[in-house]
Amino acid sequence: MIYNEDFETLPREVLETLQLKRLQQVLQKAYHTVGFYKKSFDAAGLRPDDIKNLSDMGRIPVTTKKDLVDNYPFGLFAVPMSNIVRLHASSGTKDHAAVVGYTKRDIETWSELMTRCFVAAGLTKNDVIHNAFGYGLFTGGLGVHYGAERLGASVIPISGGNTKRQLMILQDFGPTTLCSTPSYALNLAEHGRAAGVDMRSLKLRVGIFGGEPWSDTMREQLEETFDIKALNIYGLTEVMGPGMSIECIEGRNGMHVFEDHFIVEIIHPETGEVLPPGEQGELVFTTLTKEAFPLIRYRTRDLSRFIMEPCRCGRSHIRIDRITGRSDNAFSIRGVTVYPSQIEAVLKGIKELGPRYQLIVDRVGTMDTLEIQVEVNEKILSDSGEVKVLQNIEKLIAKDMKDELGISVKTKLVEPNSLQHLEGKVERVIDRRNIWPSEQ
Ligand code: DLL
Repeated sequence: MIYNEDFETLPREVLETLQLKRLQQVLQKAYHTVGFYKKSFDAAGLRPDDIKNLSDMGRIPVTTKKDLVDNYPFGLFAVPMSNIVRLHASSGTKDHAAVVGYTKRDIETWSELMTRCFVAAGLTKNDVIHNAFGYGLFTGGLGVHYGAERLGASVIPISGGNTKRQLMILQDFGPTTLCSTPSYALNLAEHGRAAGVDMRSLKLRVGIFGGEPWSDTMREQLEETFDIKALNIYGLTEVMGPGMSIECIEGRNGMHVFEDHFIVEIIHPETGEVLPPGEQGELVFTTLTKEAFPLIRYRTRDLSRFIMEPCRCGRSHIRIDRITGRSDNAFSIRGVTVYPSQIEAVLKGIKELGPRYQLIVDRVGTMDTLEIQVEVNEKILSDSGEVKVLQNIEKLIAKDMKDELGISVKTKLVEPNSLQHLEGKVERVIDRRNIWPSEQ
């Protein structure tokens, strides 16, 4: 089933003509209304009307997370605040948060794209959607919600947390669809098992999972545990939120990107060069229809590749493979994106510590854990080898991390020069969760 057949099945040539027309409009708009884009285009010696073909995309400067942070909170908005009807923000403190705005029309577009996702997942107005994505500044909750209502389905706005209640509602309200992060779905299953609930006998038939990386092994586990078909949904706050791309139920292999609303490119993470179709690299998105927050060539840091084979569902829109890693070492833990640089900044402020640290990400049962191992400096060891002093430092790190990241972490102080050296480098992040395909 296809929600907007006219646009989702456009022949490639027609689609590209539409993309170019929309791109030219968005470049003009951004250049003339957002100071940042004028500056960056001028610096590159580029005028919006220099872009005459989609193959000229590579000439347009990229936008990075830093650009968003530097313009915090509203510096990249292209419309006055009176036209903004909604604000969202990515997780993180001021140094890492990106704030995005939506006009009324942006919300309509977003809702349509989320509805497209549900129809691609095989849902109709007869479905009941248990939406366990967090409601709030996170785009997951409200993004999914508006799409579900537009479809005419019944949405249960349960949001995240309160697992006991979620289990009750899953049994009593009989939802057919579960939307959540894949790790939360596993968490629900584990609690269900402990409470003696047979998850396979629930009415669920589809799970729409995303917001964090997951693997095919997790897909099998989720499908088996809930007796559902599990689909991958990908998006990021900066570009729009969920609704940018999803796997269709027919293909279940790679996520279609709604190309009438976005141009997606894959670039080499180090050189920035646009890579030929099929090669692995970093996803770069340009929004074609967003009014409040147009985003041009945004470097997502997410690694993927295009799947070039046509999909049996009939959509002409390109598919991207599941995300296989991050080019900036960031990782997602309990739905929160953590950047090693955030942790580094906190550790730097504690004078008893040495410069080397290592982050061990693991999954215990269905719970993601983060352990920060950090070397103490020589001086603290010689001044006081006292256990109590060291314990206090560990406590301080844990507290500062909780303030910075919003999640609890374990800390472990280790001796100077004891952290693993890899060609003289410390391997920053060791992710033992087995969620990246290359590690399976
Ligand atoms: O996670 C938006 C979203 C909500 C997508 C619900 C899907 C479902 P952010 O909080 O800004 O937005 O986090 C975006 O999460 O750059 C990826 O690194 C990661 N991510 C999101 N979906 C997937 C996925 C939302 N399906 C960041 N697979 C992105 C792997 C994902 N990583």
